[in-house]
Amino acid sequence: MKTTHILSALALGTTAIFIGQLSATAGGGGSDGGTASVGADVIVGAIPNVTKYGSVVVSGQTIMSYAIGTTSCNIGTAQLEWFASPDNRHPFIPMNAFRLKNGRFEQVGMSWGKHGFTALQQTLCGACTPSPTGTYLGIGCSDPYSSSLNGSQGGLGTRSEVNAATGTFPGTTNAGMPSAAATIGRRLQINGADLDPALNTGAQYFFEAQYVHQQDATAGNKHNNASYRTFTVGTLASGAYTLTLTGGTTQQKAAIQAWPGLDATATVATVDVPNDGRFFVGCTAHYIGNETWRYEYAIHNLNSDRSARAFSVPVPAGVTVTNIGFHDVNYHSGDPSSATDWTSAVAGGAIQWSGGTYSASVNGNAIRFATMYNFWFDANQAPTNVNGSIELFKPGGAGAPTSVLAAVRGPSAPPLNPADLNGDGVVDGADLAMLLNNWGGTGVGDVDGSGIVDAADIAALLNAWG
Ligand SMILES: [Ca+2]
Ligand SMILES: [Ca+2]
Ligand SMILES: [Ca+2]
Ligand SMILES: [Ca+2]
Repeated sequence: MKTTHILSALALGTTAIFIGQLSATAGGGGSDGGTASVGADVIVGAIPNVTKYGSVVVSGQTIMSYAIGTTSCNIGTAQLEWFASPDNRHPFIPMNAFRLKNGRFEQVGMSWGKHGFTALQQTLCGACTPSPTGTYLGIGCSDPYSSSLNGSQGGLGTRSEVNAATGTFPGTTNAGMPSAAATIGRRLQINGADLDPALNTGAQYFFEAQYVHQQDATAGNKHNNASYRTFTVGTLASGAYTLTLTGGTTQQKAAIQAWPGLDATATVATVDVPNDGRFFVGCTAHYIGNETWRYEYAIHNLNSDRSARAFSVPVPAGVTVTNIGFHDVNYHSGDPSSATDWTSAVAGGAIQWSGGTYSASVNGNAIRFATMYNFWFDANQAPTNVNGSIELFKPGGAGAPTSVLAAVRGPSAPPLNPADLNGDGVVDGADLAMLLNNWGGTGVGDVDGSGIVDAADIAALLNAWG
């Protein structure tokens, strides 16, 4: 497993994810090998069904609500704790929906998380050594939660109480939260416009479910806890589109990991925060004509509690950046996280998108666990390998990094303009001053390469002015 990760990192031409992978593979042998992992190890074995609940118009938008079923498996070597609330030794299960459309892989819906109670001892994932009680999921056993059970509003808890890096949350859930609104409250909410077939020609859709569990995290087995399955959008009936699951469930993969199989230019870097959790950073760069490339980035926080508050990509001098964009997904139903969009700026050799700081508000708009945000821009330079940078939201302990690097594609530096003497991407008075300072000399200011700085160079510089 480790070898595979290292090779894929090298293929991307950077050491950024190589460094992260060393810690990523320290635990969780079952995450992507074939061998059983050590300790309890929960995964989503299947997403078997979907329930539709209808819609409510919120601020002029038709918000549709759903739930998906999840069958979990314990593929580890120890029984998995499954004690009902107010005991917190049970899984917390957020559900998500994503769309790939026009080259952009984005999250279009999220739910609160179901708090698990009582494990059955079934055999979806193979031979099961059952636990005699429902307070454990036996070794090798599976437990089914139907979509209607996962959509039961009373069983859904706010994500804001959950630390996905440690798998912990309070036993007594939803403190201070409002009761669930009719039809859509706490459930997997998707804006009808994001599903409408007339508005989404060619779009592909994905459901994803994840189990957050402290015993699984403690055993080092938390990185294989998300699985996904595709779905199609059918007719509008009873207030919401009928959604139909297609294909099989891809186990132990977050939905974003489907992207490279659907877009030959897409890469997904694995970025681990020491003593915290994992981000996936997806990226594409497409030529869109007229000497312009579109750069797309999707950051999915799998289980980092520190979360992300900013993202930046290098932009060399002389690159023209246009069409800058950002997309987040709204928290809802009383979740206190801010919905304020991040802002962007091009400065200091980079483009950066950023939200608020943790010190300004602990409820600032950050990329929290099981959540994906998108970033994009157009540039007049072809792609090359660069390091994007994710700035973390919550402070870490002493010596903890404040940011982590992600191997992505970004615009390359424009060819050197011989008249741009200071290399800042523009030919202006600063360059002319440098030329004049070296009048009659060699080197700096010898724009035409004649061996001397003279009037011919001034002419060449003025011709390149701007
Ligand atoms: Ca696991
Ligand atoms: Ca927003
Ligand atoms: Ca210049
Ligand atoms: Ca010259």
